[in-house]
Amino acid sequence: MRAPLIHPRAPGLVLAPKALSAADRAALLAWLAAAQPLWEQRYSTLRPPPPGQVQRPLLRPVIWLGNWQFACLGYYEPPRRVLDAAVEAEPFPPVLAKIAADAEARARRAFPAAEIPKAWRLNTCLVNLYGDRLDNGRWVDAARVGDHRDFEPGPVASLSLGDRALFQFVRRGQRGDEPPVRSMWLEDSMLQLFSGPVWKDALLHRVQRVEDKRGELLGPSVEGFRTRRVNLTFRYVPQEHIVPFRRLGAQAREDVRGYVTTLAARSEHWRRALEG
Ligand SMILES: O=C(O)CCC(=O)C(=O)O
Repeated sequence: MRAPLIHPRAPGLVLAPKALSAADRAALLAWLAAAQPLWEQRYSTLRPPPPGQVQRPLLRPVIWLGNWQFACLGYYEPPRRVLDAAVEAEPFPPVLAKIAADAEARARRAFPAAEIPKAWRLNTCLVNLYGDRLDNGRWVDAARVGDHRDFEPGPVASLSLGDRALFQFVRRGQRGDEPPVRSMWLEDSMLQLFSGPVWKDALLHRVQRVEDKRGELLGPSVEGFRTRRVNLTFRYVPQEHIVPFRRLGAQAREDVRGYVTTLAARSEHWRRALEG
């Protein structure tokens, strides 16, 4: 039986072009230039590659604030995975706290209160760097993300910087020849908010490609990678599910100790987490 049709203008999706002032954009880029991303591996001892798969790096370097969801521990996915998934991370710098507060206010205006959990705050930020990676002396375009959904409860806010991205909502298990439910170009300084049973829960989303037109190199320098787009998604993880590094299960702690050691080399928060 076919799934019911979803109207491409169903409520629950808001696009705000030019949501970032020039001053906030400059402050955000300055913070980003000095931030420390990790280029994580997908699997770990705790979560080894499934049959037929091998260990591999993610397509892109990332930074998490509020809590770090290490790919190799499995991303936060209530109710199935809430333990040992969201590791207490650095707080938002002032410019991100301001952007998150603005996004929260927009979400509360745009979406029904019933879709917003009681203690909902945008307390988590995933910064994705999109661009090209150096592969055997050749630059290879790695600027895309496959179909997935964000499991954190409540609305999600997503801010784009740099070259524009072709972003699509698709049905779960959609056939290759079926058109996406909705396609849109996410432009520099655009804020996208989505919420509720259609856009957040029923549909998956993906980034099909990122243009290469602006010639603006963004973000911190990462060996073997050049960034032409940055996306920041703000999400909510209930405080009781955010675990300090020292309280992670023993194997999970060992699996991410190397990452935390790398972060600790330049971060007071992570240095204390490691020593604690
Ligand atoms: O880059 C984007 O616009 C989307 C990022 C995304 O899907 C995610 O962080 O879950």
